[in-house]
Amino acid sequence: METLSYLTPEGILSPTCQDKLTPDLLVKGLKTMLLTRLVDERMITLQRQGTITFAMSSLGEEACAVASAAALEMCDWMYPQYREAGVIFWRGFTIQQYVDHMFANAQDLEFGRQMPNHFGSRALNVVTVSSPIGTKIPHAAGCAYAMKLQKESCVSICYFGEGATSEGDFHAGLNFAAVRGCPVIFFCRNNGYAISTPCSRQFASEGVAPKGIAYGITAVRIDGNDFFAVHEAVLKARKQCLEGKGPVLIEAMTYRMGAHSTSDDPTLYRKENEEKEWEKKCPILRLRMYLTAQGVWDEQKEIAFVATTQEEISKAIAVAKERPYLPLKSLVEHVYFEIPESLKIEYEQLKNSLAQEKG
Ligand SMILES: Cc1ncc(C[n+]2csc(CCOP(=O)(O)OP(=O)(O)O)c2C)c(N)n1
Ligand SMILES: [Mg+2]
Repeated sequence: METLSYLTPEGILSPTCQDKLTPDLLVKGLKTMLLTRLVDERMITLQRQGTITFAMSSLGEEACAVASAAALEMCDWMYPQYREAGVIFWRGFTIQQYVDHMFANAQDLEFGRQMPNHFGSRALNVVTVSSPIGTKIPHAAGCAYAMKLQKESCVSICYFGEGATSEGDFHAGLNFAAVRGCPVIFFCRNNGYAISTPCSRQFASEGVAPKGIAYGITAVRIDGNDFFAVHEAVLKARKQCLEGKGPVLIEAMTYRMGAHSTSDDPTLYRKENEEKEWEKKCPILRLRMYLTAQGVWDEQKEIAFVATTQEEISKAIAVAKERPYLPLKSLVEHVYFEIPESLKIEYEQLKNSLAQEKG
């Protein structure tokens, strides 16, 4: 299958691009990608300093999250993976909310129970990231089915990596959605690796998109580092879903520029020249060059934006550091309507053993 692309690595837009994006939307897109990158960098540094426990980044993959979110409406349900910080930032999640989550403090919307980068927001229709790979695929299909039955004019979107396509949930989710005609967009970021496993050891098929065709789903392959291609593909997919023409699988070709997580060292399993090649296709670089040529962005604007964002991140970190963790009791709250007796006993045991350790 061909890879649809409109914006060259030199930032030149093909005249065949029909998606007329406004300068305002594109500048917001560039800023959101930059914000994601700056936050990611700082979180990795904090992990290295021992301040937070873990961090993951979407370095080099920012266009997938931001441009897709830009093509959707607030009523659409998002099921992100951990590399979709750009999705939640696009929807208005604040830097403070994000940093509080990374610190797992008392203000964390996840009550400090998730791993870092497992954000979510009920107010923003962003379902919390879950660690087990692929589990959100059937959830998104089911959510879309519910919306179809209730005649809501909204879609759901599920993001996952190419590694997730080896999970049974991928196949069950796609098949269910195809048969029931669910208005769901399956957005696969094919970034070349699942931790240290390259695509060549993940599947023998010609990538991911043909699997959608096998299930009777419209499938497209796009350049995931091209803001225009991602935006157009998601916009068209949404339209198709709302016209009752069934789900869409998008395979966005990209590259994980960073390590899988702060627990990973990619120098052990891949060559530096591979990374160098992809550096040239950076989604931020491309959109920046395009917008600069259009006269709506320049170096001065970028310097000012980076400076204010860095300042905001620093402030958010300082605030998050001072915030307490949730009380121990919260461990057994919010799951059951009434705390079951077994959990009450476990809580008392834990409380007593911690008191003994201290005393
Ligand atoms: C069911 C399951 N198996 C294994 C893991 C461990 N694990 C976490 S991330 C990951 C790789 C996922 O790769 P991919 O789906 O390509 O996403 P990417 O990290 O490249 O964005 C694995 C194997 C897990 N979280 N869940
Ligand atoms: Mg991957």
